[in-house]
Amino acid sequence: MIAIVRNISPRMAECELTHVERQPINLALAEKQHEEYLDALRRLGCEVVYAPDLPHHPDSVFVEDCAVVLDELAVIARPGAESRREEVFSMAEALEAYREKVFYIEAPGLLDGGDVLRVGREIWVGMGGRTNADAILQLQAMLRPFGYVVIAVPLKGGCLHLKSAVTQVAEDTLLLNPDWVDDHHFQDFNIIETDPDEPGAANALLVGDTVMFPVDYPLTALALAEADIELLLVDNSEVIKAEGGVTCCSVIFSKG
Ligand code: CIR
Repeated sequence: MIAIVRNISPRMAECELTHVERQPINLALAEKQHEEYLDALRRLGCEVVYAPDLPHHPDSVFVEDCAVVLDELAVIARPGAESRREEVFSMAEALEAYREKVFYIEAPGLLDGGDVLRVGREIWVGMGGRTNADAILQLQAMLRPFGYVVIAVPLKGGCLHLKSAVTQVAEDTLLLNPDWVDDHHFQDFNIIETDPDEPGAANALLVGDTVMFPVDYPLTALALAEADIELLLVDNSEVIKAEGGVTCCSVIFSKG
């Protein structure tokens, strides 16, 4: 597996924030935590590949929002936050080495990769503040010929991205915050709910059979452990202050 990542911008503290209040970000700690995150990816079998640094883009470490990579193709996103639109071009260059077919979401479409959850041939796309219906129609038209089904899912208030609200934690199991997305969209799955005191805890990163998960959400970690889910815990406090999670700092795909 390849994991495309990027170094943290020295301007990370100026990141976009939508639903959380700004708190000071400790840049040195953020960099240390990012190194540990990359080590964790390597331990889980990923080859870590760096996209070029974008020091002037505060949110550029959140590479997940720039692209969706499937076995057959890559889709370059068009981020909903205007300050982030330029981030995608260097991701496109990085991905061209791995996928022959590279499609682009075009204006007026807006899509953040954090709104895209894929399990098998089904792709759920969150409609909140970052992704619009036009992009979802573009995605449907791009992916239908490859046998994917694209399903639009409305997000509830307070939720930045679909994957802030729901992620896969085992082959047939999702971790979900019911205050941020309705579980009826995911009827074929077992659902583990986040602890009500940890609304941000639904963002988990499944790599192989292991879930990378923030130590910052101990109650939800306990619920996952009780469900026999193998966890690799990482400290993610500084990314969380930037309204990010464990999925958003990498784009992981099979080399092909
Ligand atoms: C933003 O608001 O765009 C960034 N501060 C956080 C993006 C996190 N991305 C993600 O969860 N996929």
